[in-house]
Amino acid sequence: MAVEQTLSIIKPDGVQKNLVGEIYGRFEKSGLQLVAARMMHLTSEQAQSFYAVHAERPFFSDLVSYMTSGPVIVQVLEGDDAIVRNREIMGATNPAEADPATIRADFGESIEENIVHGSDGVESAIAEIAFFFGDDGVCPRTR
Ligand code: IDP
Ligand code: MG
Repeated sequence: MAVEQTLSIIKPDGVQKNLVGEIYGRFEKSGLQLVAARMMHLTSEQAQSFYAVHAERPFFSDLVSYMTSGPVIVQVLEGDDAIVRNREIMGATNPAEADPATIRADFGESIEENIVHGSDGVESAIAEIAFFFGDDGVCPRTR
């Protein structure tokens, strides 16, 4: 096991449904530690840039509209195998296919409106953390 950091987003539907405490509780109960957090309303340019890897996908413009439809909460989670563990807590992209008791199974409406984002690998985690927290950095847990 390696201590990792991963980028998590509570998407506009998760904020709208007042799931912030519920989702943070799941992270904390699993042993993941919050080391950075911010609420923000993404611009279209920010959403397009963040999801640039999906620019050619048919759902890209809908995805940008969704991600800019309301505020999001962006956080960095730290812990052993944080990247995979966060993905396990989230569940599969399509809530209909997500394992029981995952965030997406419990609260996701559709393959698009699926409540949370999580980095999918070490390289994307580094890039996504830098995207949101490159200027400020994360806050080391000194206790
Ligand atoms: P992930 O969020 O589980 O990593 P990705 O394939 O990286 O899934 O897709 C990014 C986001 O784009 C998804 O979380 C979802 O909001 C949206 N999305 C993915 N596939 C579809 C689709 O087939 N139709 C509509 N939206 C999609
Ligand atoms: Mg992804």
